Amino acid sequence: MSEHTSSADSTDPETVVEQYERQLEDVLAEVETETPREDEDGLGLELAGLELDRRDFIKAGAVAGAMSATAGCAGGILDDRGSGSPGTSAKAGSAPDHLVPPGEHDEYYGFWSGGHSGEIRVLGIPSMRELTRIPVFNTEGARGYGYDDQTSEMLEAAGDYTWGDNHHPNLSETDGDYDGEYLFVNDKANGRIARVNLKYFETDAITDVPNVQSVHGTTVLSPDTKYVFGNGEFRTPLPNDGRDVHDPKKYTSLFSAVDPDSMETKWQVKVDGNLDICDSGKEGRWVISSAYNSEEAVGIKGMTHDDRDFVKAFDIPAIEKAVEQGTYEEVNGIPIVDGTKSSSLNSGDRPIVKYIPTPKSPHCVEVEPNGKYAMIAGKLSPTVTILDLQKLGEVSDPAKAVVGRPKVGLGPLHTTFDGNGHAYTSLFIDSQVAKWDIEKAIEAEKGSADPVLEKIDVHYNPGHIQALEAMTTDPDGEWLVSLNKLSKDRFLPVGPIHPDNDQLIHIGQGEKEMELVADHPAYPEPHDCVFAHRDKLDPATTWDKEDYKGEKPYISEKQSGVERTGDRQVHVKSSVKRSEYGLQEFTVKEGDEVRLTLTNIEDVRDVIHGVAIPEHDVNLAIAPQDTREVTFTADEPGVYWIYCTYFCSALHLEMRSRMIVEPRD
Ligand code: K7E
Ligand code: CUA
Repeated sequence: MSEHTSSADSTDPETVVEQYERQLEDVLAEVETETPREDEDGLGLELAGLELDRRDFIKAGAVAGAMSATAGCAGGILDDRGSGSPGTSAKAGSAPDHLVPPGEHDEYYGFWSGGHSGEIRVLGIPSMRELTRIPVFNTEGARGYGYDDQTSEMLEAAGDYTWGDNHHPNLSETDGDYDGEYLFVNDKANGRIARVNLKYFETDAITDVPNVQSVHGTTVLSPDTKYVFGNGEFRTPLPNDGRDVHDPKKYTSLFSAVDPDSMETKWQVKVDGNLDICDSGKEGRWVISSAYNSEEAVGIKGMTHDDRDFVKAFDIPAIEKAVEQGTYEEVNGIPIVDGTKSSSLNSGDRPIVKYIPTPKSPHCVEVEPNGKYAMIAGKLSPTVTILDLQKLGEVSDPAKAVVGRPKVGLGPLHTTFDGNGHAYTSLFIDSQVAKWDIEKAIEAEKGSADPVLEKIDVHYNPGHIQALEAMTTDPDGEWLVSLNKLSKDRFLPVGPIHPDNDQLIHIGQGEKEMELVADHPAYPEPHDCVFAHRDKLDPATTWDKEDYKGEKPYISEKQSGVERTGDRQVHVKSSVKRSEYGLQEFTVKEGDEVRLTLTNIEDVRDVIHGVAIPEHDVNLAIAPQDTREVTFTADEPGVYWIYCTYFCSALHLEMRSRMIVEPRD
């Protein structure tokens, strides 16, 4: 590369990097020399030194984009900014061993959202070994998910989409702690929320939330999971049935409350601007949502025109009261409460939604373990806004509940906690994680970088970061994972679609320097994850047939047989065990609708049997004591060999059955 120093060669990577670095330095220089200003209307909104006008913003946007393409080379020019001890971290070697020896178990479960792969991935922490994947919005051959009647009907009823985009996994809580029962996750692509049963590690419900196009932020109401909330991100006409299509001012964003048991949408709240991410306070009153586009524009320039946006604080009991009193309009059967700024429900002394001014286009909200403060990452502002939730309930001017605004670095996106007074914020543009002191940030002047204790480089461009049990009232510290969007040069090249890079960082109890201990390639594209101590879960090792009693039969060896249920319908029932199907053959007629019901009658753990029928798209995976059913049409006469897909015994290969389809003549 050294011979390519000519600046005329604009495609030379190093030259491109140099250009971007110069551009970024220009922007930073402007940022550093700007003086904070008071907001015109006296709301006390200072922009913490970052006051980019529209022209600068576009430029900054260009640089941010450029930096995301070159961030691996960015470290050097950024080191002279920010905290006293930024840059490449920590003395190596002080972290405990993260490698779990053969035969031993990890201490924590990690549940990763799979992004637009639609699945949840389960990893052990700290080893980062992948334990399993749970298909949610996608179909998955390995688990027969989306192939048996039950799961395919569930996917069909939830809109019949073939994929989803899940970002935010949330564990159900009792008394503010994970109870190990359920995981809830959003679908940003199709406006859905799914529930995963953690006894069986299976998706057991998906709800297509009415009136919204995209569910982005998702949280359960702490401390007892009274609701699962979803932020409708995209603004659309209400209802979106062809009215108001050319009148974006009439589009609206909805905040939805879903009952975790019935998975029905109970009510929705209409607000101004686009909702983004949300988190619950710990006492069941507040849910805080980041939001952007208070301009209510439809293009990027318009969306980022104004200097500020408004975070929304939903007062859940106040909203419930409005619903009880019937103060709503009903759209598609759902009560919709008006939480827009000008709503009469927001004019009294107990507004249902408070609008808190922040620097424009913030990205995320995380409530710290004590439930006292919500942290709102600035994204375009190098700051985190600290909202005091107690004060929020007391002050009439919500801006007065902003009690701190530390300057943490460029592109702050997500914050996590160690439970010992420290917050950790990912810096997308700087490709770093900044650790800062929460109380110091409240004492310090807004816009001060003093509360920042330390920074560590990550590779590259982190989105969410997550520490152990950080969403509970009692986080465990020790490990933090940085979910980096780009891996660039960190792994063997695998073609142009690169893996993400999840990095394991040791944080101890916050008393130590952060230390990077492992890189972990991740298939596109996790956004967030959540960690629970293994003692909080109690997964089944085989099915308990009582759990599906009344919904599905249990077919013993004796009950195996073929029953004609109609002129063109047959019900085929078969037990399954090592290494034979209860029916070694069965005969149907061409054109018959075949309902196939199979039970794995073994009760030994880890003996799973599969059922594949060639040329019929039949693929079931049946765990011990489970029953699965599939209905299909036998439309071509012939012989079809049914085989077992799971390697179950030495005679697995011989485990066969035969479907004979006789010509109907
Ligand atoms: Cu930041 Cu959808 Cu939580 Cu992606 S979101 S990073
Ligand atoms: Cu049963 Cu292989």
